[in-house]
Amino acid sequence: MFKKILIANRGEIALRVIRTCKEMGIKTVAVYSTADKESLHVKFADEAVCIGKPASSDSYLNIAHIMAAAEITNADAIHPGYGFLAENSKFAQICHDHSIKFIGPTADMINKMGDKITAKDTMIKAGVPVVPGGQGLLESVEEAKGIAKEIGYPVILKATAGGGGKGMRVVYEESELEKAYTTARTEAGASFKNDGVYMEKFVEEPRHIEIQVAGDQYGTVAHLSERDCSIQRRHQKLVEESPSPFMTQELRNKMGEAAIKAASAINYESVGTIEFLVDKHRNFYFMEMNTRIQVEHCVTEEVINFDLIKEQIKIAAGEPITGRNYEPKKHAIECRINAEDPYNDFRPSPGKITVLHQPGGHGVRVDSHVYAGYVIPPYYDSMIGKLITMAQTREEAIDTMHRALSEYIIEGIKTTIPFHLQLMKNEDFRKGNFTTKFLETFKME
Ligand code: MV4
Repeated sequence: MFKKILIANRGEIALRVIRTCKEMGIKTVAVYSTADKESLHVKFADEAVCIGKPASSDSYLNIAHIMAAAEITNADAIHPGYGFLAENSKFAQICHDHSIKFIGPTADMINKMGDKITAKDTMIKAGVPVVPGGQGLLESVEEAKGIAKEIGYPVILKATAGGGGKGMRVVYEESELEKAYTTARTEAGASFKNDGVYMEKFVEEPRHIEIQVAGDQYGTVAHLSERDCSIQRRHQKLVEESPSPFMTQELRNKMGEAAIKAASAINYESVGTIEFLVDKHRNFYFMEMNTRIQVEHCVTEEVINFDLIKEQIKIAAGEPITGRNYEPKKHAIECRINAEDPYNDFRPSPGKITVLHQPGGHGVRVDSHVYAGYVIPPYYDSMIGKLITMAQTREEAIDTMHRALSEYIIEGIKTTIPFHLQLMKNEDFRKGNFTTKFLETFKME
């Protein structure tokens, strides 16, 4: 087992990793930018190293600074958390070349899933369902028109270097295709320095359901059930839950098996997530794989009673997994608490937290790095914590969530708490009656 892990991240996930390391008897090194000097992950780690100025490019994305911090502290592994360098194959390779274990998949696995056409091709060969569409990159508008005619409108153009919604265009009829094709390529080229785009049939009003997987260094892969992440706004998830209210045991078995095939196809090592689109007929299609621990991993931890960070560290250290699959034994919901104003288009609201009271009681978990007097810096993402509730049934978990949200007091900044309070009372949400389009029509009262 590792003796000392450097956490190349900040905020709640840095704290989350430190907590598990403490329980495992592993020493921790925090890294921080000058803007995060007073952050809890700095205070709770055994050692802390300043790695640069506030801008992410000068600190949490600065590979040379992070490697220097790992070398001077003698860390034998690096946990990347999520975001920042978590899916940067160059960073994973540099760690490997310096004999520091990157707690995640290899650079090669990251690359195979990072390029969406390569990933889709791998899934087709592995027998995982994908959305019907063209094979590979589009070479011309004429080719695009031909494929669209075959599969039928509406279609969607996606950047092969994209993911998470960047550089996509939905096209409803042939007259719109040329313009969409040109703008999609231009946008992809500008955003990813790769203007390759491909085409799929557009699945209307899908649900976003993802399967948590874990694979070890010996080729064993297991699934750890699903999360429903359909409650999103502009590709930012706001609420996640497990089990999905749309799930059936038959669908879980099928999606679980497909997720295992997907991860096995690249000999996946570490914890990861297979994202699927699910249509109203419960047809499901591979969308992309996240080769990292995710923000919403906690809902899975609660419903299967399992520490995913501990598992991720054990896998990285070479321990085998049992290979057994898991089913939700409870219901868990997570609300993302962001420093944003839900009454003002979710505009970021950084600044000082003057008063703080976090909820507690039966069925409540709070994962957060903030404290009274903490100043939220404007440089990073606006998530300041996650409120997770769990109960025997979905209805009870929602009621516990509403109760916990009503106890949450954060003064000095605006937060997403009022949004979540209203969502927990929304009839369609309570019935499990929602798709990825739900928040497009949701209005704050
Ligand atoms: C789609 C789709 C409909 N049909 N692909 C959005 C993020 C990126 N990973 C892929 N996305 C989508 N791909 C086909 N063929 C709809 C979306 C989509 C979406 C997916 C999941 C959650 C929220 C979404 C919001 C808008 C569009």
